[in-house]
Amino acid sequence: MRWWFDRRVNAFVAEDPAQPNQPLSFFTSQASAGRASVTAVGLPVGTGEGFGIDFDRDDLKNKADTVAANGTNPDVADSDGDTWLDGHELNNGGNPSNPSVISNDTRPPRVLRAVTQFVTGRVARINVETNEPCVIQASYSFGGGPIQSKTTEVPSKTHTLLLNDLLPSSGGAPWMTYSGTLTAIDLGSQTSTPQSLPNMPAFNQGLGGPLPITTRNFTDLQTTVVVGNLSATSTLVGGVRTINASLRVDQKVGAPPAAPSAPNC
Ligand SMILES: [Ca+2]
Ligand SMILES: [Ca+2]
Ligand SMILES: [Ca+2]
Ligand SMILES: [Ca+2]
Repeated sequence: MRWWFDRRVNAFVAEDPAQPNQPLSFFTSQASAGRASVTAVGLPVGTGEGFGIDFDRDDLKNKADTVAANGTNPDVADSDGDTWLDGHELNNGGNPSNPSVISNDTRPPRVLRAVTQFVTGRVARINVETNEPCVIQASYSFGGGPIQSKTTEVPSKTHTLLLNDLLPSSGGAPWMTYSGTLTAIDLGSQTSTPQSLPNMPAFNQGLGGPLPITTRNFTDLQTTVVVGNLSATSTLVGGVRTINASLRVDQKVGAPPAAPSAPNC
């Protein structure tokens, strides 16, 4: 039997929906009494549910995702080929083994959790969890700037959004501070109530409180930058030469410490 720790219910959830949720002490007591072998695996955030209890991520746990239980395949997310996920059909009045009976999803999805993991000069990474398979749409802009948007591609209950088209802060002014909204869109095109982009949590900043999504300021760089992607084009038109050049500047962080100096001989 495989289990997955669901922090929303603070318990381990089994791949068999007939099994009740269990606390960690259930497994340690089983192992200490010699009644079971327990192997725990740590995985990146957002990947545990698929690895542990729902192999094909169709929102139907493995032991219920069978021919005998629901006429479905645990390794195929859409067993009847009608484009609707097996679990979503069962939860929304469809039939996952009959392509002519599909989901009728009338319940808007909910965003359960949204966290900004990090922000660099040009990129912000945001993790989002939803209560049903969705895609996430982010709309964002800096003060007075154009509205930009990003939408995840694969419906899921766990999402990673990379906002990789941010403008870096430079020279102290202007600070590029982004704000905007996140909206979940479910398989029936129902939408969640839009919520604000999450600020950076305080523990990542060490400045005493959550901060808005503000890209890095190049004047903050200590000593080390890396210059790359140098390129230039040259054109000669009517005796006038025009040269366009570009480069990329990154901050170098986490470099190994300086090598110790050799002792005097
Ligand atoms: Ca499944
Ligand atoms: Ca399936
Ligand atoms: Ca169906
Ligand atoms: Ca829904």
